[in-house]
Amino acid sequence: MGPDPSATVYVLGQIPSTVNFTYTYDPGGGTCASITCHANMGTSADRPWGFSAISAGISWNPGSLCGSINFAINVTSANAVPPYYYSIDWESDGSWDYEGTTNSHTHVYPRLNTSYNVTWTVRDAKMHTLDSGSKTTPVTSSAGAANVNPLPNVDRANIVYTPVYGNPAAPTQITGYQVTLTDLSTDADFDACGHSGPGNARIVWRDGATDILPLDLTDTPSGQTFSHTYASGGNRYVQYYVSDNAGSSYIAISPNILVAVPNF
Ligand SMILES: [Ca+2]
Ligand SMILES: [Ca+2]
Repeated sequence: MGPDPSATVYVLGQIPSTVNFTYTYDPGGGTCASITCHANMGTSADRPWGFSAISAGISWNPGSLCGSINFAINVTSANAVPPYYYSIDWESDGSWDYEGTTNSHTHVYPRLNTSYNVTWTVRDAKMHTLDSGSKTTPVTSSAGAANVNPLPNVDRANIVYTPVYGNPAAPTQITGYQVTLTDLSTDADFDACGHSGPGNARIVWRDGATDILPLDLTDTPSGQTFSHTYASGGNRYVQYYVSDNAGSSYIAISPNILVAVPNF
């Protein structure tokens, strides 16, 4: 038995009136279209009811793009009526990122090797039913290639020694030497998937001082300079290490750098 298209509607504070609409039978739930009284109520003139669930499943796998997944929602119900309308929230932050009729997507996440919960819904052309789900086993963005370690290098032929005159009472007296090293380190895969960002240089000056400083590693020598002032002359075998933007350990230059500070 379907609804009565000539029923009388009673609304509190209003005179009873006859409501007119068109009823369409559907096994998944009926639809009343062009409901006259809804026009003044700020609500849709069409109203489905009696939803029965359609079902759908999802499939996913790591994508070939950096940090990406391939994700698809697949309607499995025989009684679902296409086209289907999908909504996807890629990181379950409460904001839909995709709404439309495409079921298969490649999504690029901002971070590698990170797990995300995907929230999704699908409904069919009759607005029958939302099937929805949160993918409770998180998806993981693709891992990218294994890291290549950086190659530490310093221009040993171009170590600059600059005298320091630090005694105002004796302006010609040398009180130290500033030593400047030019970095020539490289990292062949500096811009590979997941490898963005600066590296670090760690310099043990062998007079008790150690510096850890950001280093702009690329596949060509950085040319960055690092300086240190020694308070006495003599040879130091400076230890020089470089770590890259993908979490390598500190890689040591070999042999150590001979810094020959003039005696003064
Ligand atoms: Ca979102
Ligand atoms: Ca690297």
